[in-house]
Amino acid sequence: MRLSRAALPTVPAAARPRFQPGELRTGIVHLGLGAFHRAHQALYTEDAGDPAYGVCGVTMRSMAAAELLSAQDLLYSVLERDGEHASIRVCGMLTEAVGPEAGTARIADPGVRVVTMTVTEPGYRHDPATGRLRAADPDVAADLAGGPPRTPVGRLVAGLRARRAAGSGPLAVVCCDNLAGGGRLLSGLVTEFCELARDDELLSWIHDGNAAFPSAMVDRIVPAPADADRAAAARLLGVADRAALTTEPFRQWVIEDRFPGGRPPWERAGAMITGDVEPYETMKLRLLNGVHSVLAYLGALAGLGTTAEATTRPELAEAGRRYLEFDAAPTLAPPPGVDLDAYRERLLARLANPALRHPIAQVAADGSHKLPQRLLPVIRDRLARGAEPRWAALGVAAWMRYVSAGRADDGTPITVTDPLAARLSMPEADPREVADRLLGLTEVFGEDLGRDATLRALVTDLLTRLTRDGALATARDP
Ligand code: CS2
Repeated sequence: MRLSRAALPTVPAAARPRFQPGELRTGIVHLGLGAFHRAHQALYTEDAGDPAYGVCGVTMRSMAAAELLSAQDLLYSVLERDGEHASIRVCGMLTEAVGPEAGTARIADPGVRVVTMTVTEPGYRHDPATGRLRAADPDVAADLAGGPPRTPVGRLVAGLRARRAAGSGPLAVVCCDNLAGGGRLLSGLVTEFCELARDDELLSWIHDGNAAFPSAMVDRIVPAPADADRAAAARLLGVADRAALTTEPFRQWVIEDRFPGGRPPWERAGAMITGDVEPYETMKLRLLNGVHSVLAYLGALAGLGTTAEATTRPELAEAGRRYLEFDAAPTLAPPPGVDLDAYRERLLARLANPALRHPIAQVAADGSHKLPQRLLPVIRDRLARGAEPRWAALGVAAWMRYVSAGRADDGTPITVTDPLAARLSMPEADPREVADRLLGLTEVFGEDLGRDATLRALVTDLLTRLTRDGALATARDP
């Protein structure tokens, strides 16, 4: 039997959704119906317990997730695992799962008060070094020219236009991707879009307080689901769930309190609502995401498959710890009440969780957009203080090796997923040339870092050793 409303009575009582069918109204439109949203914001919203905030999930690329979920009455399970601990629940917060066109139209609904977004870092089509909209991107240009929207920002703007036209009142749009100052970034992109499209009416509507763009720090490790996750869910639920997800017990959400149309009482579910998200965001991006990237590139070169495998290799774990302790932590002003040493230890334990099969390739993807959020601000801060960011530079050099060589240290081919992949690939180039060419990518390294002699020397030296000695030997003694 497959998971569905009709099958729920056979599911263990403690695992059933919090709401009865028909109890929910749609109050949130979520753009980007991936695993992360379903294992994070959707559960917080269910736990917040307000039936006015059912979620309309919108797929942005393919209809696969919407079809999969629709075939089981929009129900899916989330299994939390850590070592021996396993607890499963079925989430019933989705009220619809639709494609981009229907989803955009939904934003005009007066019952909708919040739009949330997880469309991946490159999805915003911005220049990662400056945060500006890439107006020359063919999809952005087509959206600006008024064609059927193709990009997430183009679709969001179409939804906001429809909302304004319908007079449906104010709302908040929350960027839930791993982007520093995500609210500011998204608001800037929407503003730029409207300016380029000469949509003064929408601009004034936004500036009159009808759309707010709060920032948020989101945290939960949610690996792309695999067969083993679906099999584990079926064992615990007693029914098959093709949309099953596995995640860790940990979750965190810190949200800036700017919701002109109202919001779910997420604090009831443990979210922190605050006036200033930035210290949390910076901490999480530089520590968790930063060390994730360092481990992913070194681990991939060493031929490892999951981040847990990388975290349990002593030389890689040590490199990660040193990155956290010597490079990232000194650049942070910890949020009130947070002990960075305790945060670091907990983080390393989370990454080593043997029950999560988090593919390294997932973390390693889109590095040209991730490094500018994670490692490069750390490097900038350390250099400005006259310090040598050796461990962060090791992460950057490992990224360079990963994207340029297209193979692991043992020769196994690596498929690089990145919007710049074609420009990053240079399997024949020697380490100095690779470092020079990649540091010259101003959209990644900015005007400053590409010209920094200390960084150039450090990265060139590390890349030379990664190429000659491999990732494990270099991590041991960078
Ligand atoms: C990861 C994140 O894929 C990645 O790049 O670093 O998705 C990470 O798992 C989450 O941000 C954890 O909150």
